[in-house]
Amino acid sequence: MRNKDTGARRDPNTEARMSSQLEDAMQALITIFHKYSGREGDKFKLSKKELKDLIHNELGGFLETQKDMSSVDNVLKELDENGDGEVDFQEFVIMVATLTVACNTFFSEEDED
Ligand SMILES: [Ca+2]
Ligand SMILES: [Ca+2]
Repeated sequence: MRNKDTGARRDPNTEARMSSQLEDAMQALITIFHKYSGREGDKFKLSKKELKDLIHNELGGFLETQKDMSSVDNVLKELDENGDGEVDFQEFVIMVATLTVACNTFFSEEDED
C-alpha cells in the first residue's frame, strides 16, 4: 500500500516526519533541557530550582511517588557527578537513561505476574 501525496505539499509536519522516533526523542531531550537550563544562571546547566521545575513539569508521572519535592535535593546530589551543584546536559541524560531503565524493568516485572 503506497501513500500517495494527496495534498501533502507544504505540510508543516513533513520535515518532522523525516526523523525517526528515536531521533525525535533525542531532539526532545535537548529541547526540554534547554527550555529549563536557560531560565537562570548558567544557560547550559540546571540549577536546583530549574531541575525542580523540570522534574515537576516533565517527569511528574515518573516521579509521582516522590511527592515531597525536598527529594529533589537527593536527586540533584546523585546526579551531580562533578559536584558543581548543578546538572549539565550529560548528567541530565544519565538521569533520563536511568529512569528509562527503571521504567523498563518495572514493566518487565509487571509482565511476569
Ligand atoms: Ca541555568
Ligand atoms: Ca554537575
